[in-house]
Amino acid sequence: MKTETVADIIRGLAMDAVQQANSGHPGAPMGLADFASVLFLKHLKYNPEKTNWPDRDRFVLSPGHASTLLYSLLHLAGYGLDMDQLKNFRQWDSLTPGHPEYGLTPGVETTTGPLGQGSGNAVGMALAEAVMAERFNEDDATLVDHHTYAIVSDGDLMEGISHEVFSLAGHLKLGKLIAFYDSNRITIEGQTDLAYSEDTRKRMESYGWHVLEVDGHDHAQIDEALTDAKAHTAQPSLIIGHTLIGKGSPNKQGTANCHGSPLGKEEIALTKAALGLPVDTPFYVPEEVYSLFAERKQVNLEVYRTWERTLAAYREKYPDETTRWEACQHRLVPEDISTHMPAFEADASVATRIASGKVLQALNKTVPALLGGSADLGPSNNTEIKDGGSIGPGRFSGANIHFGIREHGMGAVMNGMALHGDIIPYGGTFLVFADYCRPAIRLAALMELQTIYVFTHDSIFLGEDGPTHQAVEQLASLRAIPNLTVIRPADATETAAAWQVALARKKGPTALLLTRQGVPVINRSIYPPADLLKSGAYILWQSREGHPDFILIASGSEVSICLDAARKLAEDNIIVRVVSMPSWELFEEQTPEVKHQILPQSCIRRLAVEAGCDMGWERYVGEKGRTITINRFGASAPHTILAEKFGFTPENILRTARDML
Ligand SMILES: Cc1ncc(C[n+]2csc(CCOP(=O)(O)OP(=O)(O)O)c2C)c(N)n1
Ligand SMILES: [Mg+2]
Repeated sequence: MKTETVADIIRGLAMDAVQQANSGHPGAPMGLADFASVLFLKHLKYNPEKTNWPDRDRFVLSPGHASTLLYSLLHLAGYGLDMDQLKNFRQWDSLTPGHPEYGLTPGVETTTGPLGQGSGNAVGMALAEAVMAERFNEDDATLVDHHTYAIVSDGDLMEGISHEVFSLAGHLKLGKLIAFYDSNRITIEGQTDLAYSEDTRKRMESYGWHVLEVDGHDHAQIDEALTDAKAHTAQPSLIIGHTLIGKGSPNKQGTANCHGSPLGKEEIALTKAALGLPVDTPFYVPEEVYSLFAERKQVNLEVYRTWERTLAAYREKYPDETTRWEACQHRLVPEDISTHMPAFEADASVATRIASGKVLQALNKTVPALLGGSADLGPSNNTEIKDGGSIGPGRFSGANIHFGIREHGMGAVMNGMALHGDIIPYGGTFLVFADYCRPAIRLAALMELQTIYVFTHDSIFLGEDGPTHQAVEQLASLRAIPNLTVIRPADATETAAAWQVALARKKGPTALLLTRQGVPVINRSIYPPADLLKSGAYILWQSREGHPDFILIASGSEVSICLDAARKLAEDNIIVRVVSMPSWELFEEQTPEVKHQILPQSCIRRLAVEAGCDMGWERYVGEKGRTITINRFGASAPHTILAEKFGFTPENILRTARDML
């Protein structure tokens, strides 16, 4: 049996699954079936019995709408995705949702669907591979040597993010990244020339890619191009495949009609007849096709067993490296991590971004999996590892990644690194530019990936740069993303605690929101320990024992201001409590008893103070409560003036509190 026949069988499965679901995208899988068959049967290194094999090739289907292509391949390749799953495409509780979902379907390497994201994931995977190879391979033992294959579509290449990540990949010379461009020149609205006319070859060549061009339905050409791309290790490769969307359908191929709706029973019959498939047997797969994949599996199993022997020998010969290897594979954090944290002088004025930078220096030495950088704001985000060296073109030993001014790309690349399985990526930018990363943050949260964002300059208090740079609504909008943990520490000591929480949170991203301006280091010999941060909110101070008459709740730089105000308020002979509330998400994980103990419902006079918009605070201040927040854009001025003008002063807090009392 030839790979051409396999491709036609896949076309049949894609058509049938979409028809059965009465929704979906048959065109792209039909156009891509040829490339995918050659890749899976002749090149891809995988082991369906060990889907987390660190040295497997990665395969990313960036146009996630072509999901039936991936599901068909996983079914045929023996990933345990049985035929009923294909028949249940897009149905409740199936393993075959509309777009591929990481963590749900064995063999799916990343969740795709939002065009462009997968391209970034692939770049991140290839970067992780290069880093791990550099760190762990020895002359006599190669632990890491695999490719990242990505399929990208017209839509992927139009998206801005592809410009960011492919530019970065070319710059870094990620030679083991191989992308196949499904150049069918069709998108939803019609021909690509409606909106897209650049020369993709020239574009990618100018990024530093090795570009090949094939007839995307000619298996010999595809095979040859893949061989060429693999041999070419100095640059990433793009194989431009000239394809027909819906290839095989007599009346719909080459048209936007078959992009996103079932072909229809009649057209499917015509197509099957044209392809030589049995017209009356839906979901048809002859035994020989399974046999072909089984043969390929045996070849790959040999490769896998050889790798296992290499690892065993490595363990013997390189025990220290093996310890670090394991630490990466399991993203280990030493149990005594808190003892590695820097000390901060009580009452000194330290910006939490500076504190974070100091913490990072310590973590860099103790958590081998941790690796990151910034989108060109390293000196401001304090993400730079001192004397750590830079990752650069063909150089992967450094401790600092320079993502360039590519926040969106950074987010998707971080996701790819996390998906690779052995890196905890972090990335820095200003909080206001979190919006530029948002689609990638959302996917990290959806995929339950451990990525860490270092968002500094977290409020109007960055001052003179003015409203374009001052985050206002970002805090609330990040809190709206499910499974993202947002932490806005009050001082240096809470910052160290926040990093530890982020490192412990293996099943979701964390955003650390840090100040530009100095804030007093809370004296922990007087106040409770900062690691109480892990419960999201804690009682920082109370004027005297008893039921509180008034509660001030704050996060970040506003906590210290509240402490000042609370001491004055207590002179009115009432019981005042200050709650530091660095993270709503962590607080919501507490039991009702704990939550009630910190914020008792019976105390109705509650004032929240936060340099962000008030959206959502009603949940914690209650009906009778109030907020001192900012519901407009900020202004350019020194931060002390802004504090006066916008009411973030002990005096204004005191005034408001007395008014409430
Ligand atoms: C970020 C993003 N924007 C819009 C969409 C909706 N969408 C899905 S497929 C598609 C067109 C894709 O064209 P192409 O990538 O060439 O795929 P083809 O039509 O060739 O299958 C669009 C706009 C999306 N999935 N992601
Ligand atoms: Mg297209």
